[in-house]
Amino acid sequence: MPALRLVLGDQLTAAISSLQDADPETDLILMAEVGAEAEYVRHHKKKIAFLFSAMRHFSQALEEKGFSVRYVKIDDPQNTHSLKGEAERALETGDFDALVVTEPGEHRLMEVFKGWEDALGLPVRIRRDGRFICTHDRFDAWASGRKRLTMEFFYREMRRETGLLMEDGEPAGGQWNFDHDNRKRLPSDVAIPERAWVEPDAITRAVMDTVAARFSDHFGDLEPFGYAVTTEDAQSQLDWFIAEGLPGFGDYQDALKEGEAFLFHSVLSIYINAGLLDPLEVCRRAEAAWKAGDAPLNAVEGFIRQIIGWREYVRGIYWRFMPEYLERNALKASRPLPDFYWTGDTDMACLADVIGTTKRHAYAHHIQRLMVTGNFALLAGIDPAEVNEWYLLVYADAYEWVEAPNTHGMALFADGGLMATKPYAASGAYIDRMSDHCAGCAYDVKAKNGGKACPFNYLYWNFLIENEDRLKGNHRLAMPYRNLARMSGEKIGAVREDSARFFRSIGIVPSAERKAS
Ligand code: FAD
Ligand code: DLZ
Ligand code: SF4
Repeated sequence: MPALRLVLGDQLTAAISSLQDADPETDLILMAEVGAEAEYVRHHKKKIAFLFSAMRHFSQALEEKGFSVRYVKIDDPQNTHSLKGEAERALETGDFDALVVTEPGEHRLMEVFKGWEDALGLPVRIRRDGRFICTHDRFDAWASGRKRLTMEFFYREMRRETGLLMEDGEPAGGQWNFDHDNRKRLPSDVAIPERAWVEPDAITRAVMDTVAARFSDHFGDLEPFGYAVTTEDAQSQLDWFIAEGLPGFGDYQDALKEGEAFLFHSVLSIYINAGLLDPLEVCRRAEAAWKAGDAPLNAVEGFIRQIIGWREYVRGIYWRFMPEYLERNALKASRPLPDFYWTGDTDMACLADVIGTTKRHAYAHHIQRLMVTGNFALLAGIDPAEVNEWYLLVYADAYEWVEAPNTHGMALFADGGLMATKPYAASGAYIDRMSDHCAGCAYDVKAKNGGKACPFNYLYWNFLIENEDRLKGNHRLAMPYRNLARMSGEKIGAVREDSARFFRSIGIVPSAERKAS
């Protein structure tokens, strides 16, 4: 029964369900670099280079195993630049009984695949993605009937299900979560481990040349390129992390440091999301390091929680609530994304640093994404659609199933509190506590108002004022709203005036003025 088997760019593992029963004698595997996927948002150059190179290496590995692979390159003159067009062309090459594909990670593509059976005139088998621990049904069963979808309770189910860090049915160390131990500022005498990057090979170099020529107007730097593009090299990155990064991961998980993008973070999401690493295996390696006494429990638990907790949870949220999820705009945020998100050209040292990192590496760690760029977009009331697009295109690990809940829900509270019990809104004091950015900033983090004051300080209060009707009833914001109620009219006037002046200075016209013009 010859089948055409389509493997997408983020499904690069021989264990993918679409290849489970593949027969090298009869079946054809299709992989295609297409404009539709590379340009539906203008992905960071490094993201495209990583993915195309990883796709090319994976296709080579499949061929070495004896499979027939039809690999369509982006600069193939016959390329139709759509997955459907490439499926049609591939189907013309043989007599196939079915097209087999693993469910895509994005809702828009699932909708496209649903129309293929009619359009292509053969059975299209869309298989479950077995790379996740929690199936859609399992998540729905967990979520149904619950008032609040609290990640912590979901996470405990995943711990029980996988047995990770469990001892006789109880959590190792007597508690489920060591998050309170994971919020340290980085002391100046703690050495940050030196990363072992991967030298680009001839395939990666050829892809980089193509990306430089074809996607020159996309965001981000191509050089230096040091990401792994094969399973073997991704495994070496995992080995490096377990030995060098994991021991300090817990303590400094939330820390920020000027010029240091990676700190003790794993930088593995790129590989896990594309299929080069298996998430459960990554967790088992971390657990083994704890059992061997090579990493403390707070680090290992914190790391495993991100993968079997947050990662599985955001996927569940995405598929349960899409497409309506992205239509929500609970705080009615509508300001345009400031230009400096693209250029990094701002006097705010923290933002300049994170955007610079993002531009160079197509990477930023969680607190950089959540509490610097995310917090700013939240406080400034930036249109969630623009913010979502930015996060989806700038990071090499970004696919909508994981990007959207993190951005729309967690960072922007645009889902109205489905994921977070309160907005992650913070003034400059938070960034000052967790980083060394403020010492070198043009603004004064201690000043609350005036031209030199840290913009996060007055934007924080401006955010609470602008959203008073929507957020005042949130009991977790009772304290700031009590403080706001005690604020003098003069102080509130200064907050509003500083915010309006600041918005004008970054090219955002206040909405009242915009309406009038
Ligand atoms: P580490 O800090 O080393 O964490 C270990 C692993 O845990 C990661 O590799 C990742 O697989 C997983 N993980 C950690 N936090 C999360 C989370 N909140 N959601 C899902 N998985 C998590 N992650 C993506 O993979 N793709 C995205 O597009 C993405 N967009 C984000 C947007 C915003 C606004 C925010 C706040 C977070 C986003 N995240 C996203 C989550 C997180 O920031 C990244 O997974 C993490 O920074 C990747 O770096 P790392 O591999 O060094 O992670
Ligand atoms: C992200 C991406 C890019 C840039 N290019 C391709 C491509 O050319 N061909 C392909 O099969 N996949 C690509 N991808 C990954 C897809 O966008 C991804 O599979 C969907 O977004 C679903 O997660
Ligand atoms: Fe960021 Fe404000 Fe600190 Fe400057 S003073 S680095 S803008 S938090």
